[in-house]
Amino acid sequence: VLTFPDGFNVATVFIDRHLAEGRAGKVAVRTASGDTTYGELAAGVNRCANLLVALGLSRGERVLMVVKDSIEFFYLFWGAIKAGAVPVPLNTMLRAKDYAFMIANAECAALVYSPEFAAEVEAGLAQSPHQPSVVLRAAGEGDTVAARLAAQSDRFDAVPASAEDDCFWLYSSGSTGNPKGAVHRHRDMVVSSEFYGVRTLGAGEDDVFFSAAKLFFAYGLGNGMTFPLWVGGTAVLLDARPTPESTFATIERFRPTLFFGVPTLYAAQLHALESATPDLTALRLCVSAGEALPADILRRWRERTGLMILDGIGSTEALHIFISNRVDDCKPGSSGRLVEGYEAVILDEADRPQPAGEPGRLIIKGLSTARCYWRSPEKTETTMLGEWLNTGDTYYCDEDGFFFYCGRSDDMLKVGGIWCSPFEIEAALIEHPSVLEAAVVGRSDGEGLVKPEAWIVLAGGVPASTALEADLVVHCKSRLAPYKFPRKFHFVDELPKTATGKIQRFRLRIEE
Ligand code: 3SK
Repeated sequence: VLTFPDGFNVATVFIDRHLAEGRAGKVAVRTASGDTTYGELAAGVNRCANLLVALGLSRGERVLMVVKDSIEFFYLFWGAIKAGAVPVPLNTMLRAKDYAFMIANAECAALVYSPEFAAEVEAGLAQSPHQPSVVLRAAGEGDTVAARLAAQSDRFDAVPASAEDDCFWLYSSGSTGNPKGAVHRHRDMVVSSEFYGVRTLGAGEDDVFFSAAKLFFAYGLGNGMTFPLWVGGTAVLLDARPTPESTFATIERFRPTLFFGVPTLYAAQLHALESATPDLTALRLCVSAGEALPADILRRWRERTGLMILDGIGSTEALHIFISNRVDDCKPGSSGRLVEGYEAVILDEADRPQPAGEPGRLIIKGLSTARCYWRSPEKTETTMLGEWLNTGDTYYCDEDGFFFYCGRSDDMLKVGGIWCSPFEIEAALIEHPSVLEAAVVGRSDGEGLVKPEAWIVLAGGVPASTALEADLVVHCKSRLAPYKFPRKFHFVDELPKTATGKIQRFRLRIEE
């Protein structure tokens, strides 16, 4: 049971606590530009809180952050929370129109961005009907947050709040419509860090965390910032694109003990490992989320590296992972069992709980779930169901309590009247040696009947051919129920994905 004192401001337990616990000299964050100790981090957060107050930020006002994984991200995020403002980290890969939407939707008081993203952010600002009173670059040349921090005091008393108060937002993009700001409370990061980071992963003070998923994504925010700070460990940040080369180089240089990736990256890393031999000996455990991890990738990764990948499922709305495999309790191909502190129910179309083995809508309950979507009452009503959260995912749970992913509820296809999981067909396809990645969607045939259709990224050097298509059909038929083999193949260079590596199947459904 977690308890929160009156006046609880979450920055006090993630930042200030480490000084009282004697960690001022310990390295908290490592980047290619240098190390930052817990003492320096606390001072930087306080300077940033003072700066935001001096700039006129008031309690509850939003600070939009288009900031790369860097120490400035930490200063701004925690400085805003300490000052009573609400940081809103945004995906750094968006386009001007997306930033224009979010600037207006959040009615932010401040907008801070890394110079690398200036072109899209400034164009978005120019298009937005709302103009924040503070617009600053995070670092780089000229007048920046980093430059202004030096003039601020390194002391600041956290603005009193409560565990239930709004603390930060993360925008969540569904398959349709505009992104929605999921409003998280002060208690949420404590809940996910303790129940998943500590009690499920077994993370501790000696761990060095490296997340390929960026900090603006809920998965990366936990892996790369809140979990290390919660346990007094060390976070390693990579500001470049996470490729097999950049992630292996970071692992060799900073020797993390925990690595957090997504299935697509593990697949690409496995491919790279055919010709590279990076030193991965510092790692003790790998984690995967964002998409269900096919059993075959887990098997090949273990064979090649000797390391376990713990697959789990989380969401931006739940803040982090709520169902996970464990080192000593894992079923390859499943998302694992419930994380302590969370409950789950699988519902049929009439909202009746499904028995073991029957797929349905997964709803969950836990203390880290978002309070609402900002100014989106209809979507809030269909997603935040009192204490329960509609995940939008279709799952079944086996007799042992392991949850198996079948697809996004709106990605499921009915073939010949039978619900069919695109993920199951994709998992079969990637077992073929010529396939690097696969996505499956349903498409109506000439008679209006839905049939699976596959979009394939071939492994390097393999040419597309009708012989290969025929071979893939035989391969699928030997592994899947007969109606599930893809009736059509498209060979493409890459699959459409969200910033966090989730395949956007809805885009493929509208492709010709
Ligand atoms: O997609 C996931 O599995 C996930 C995990 C942790 C945090 C956020 C997300 C979306």
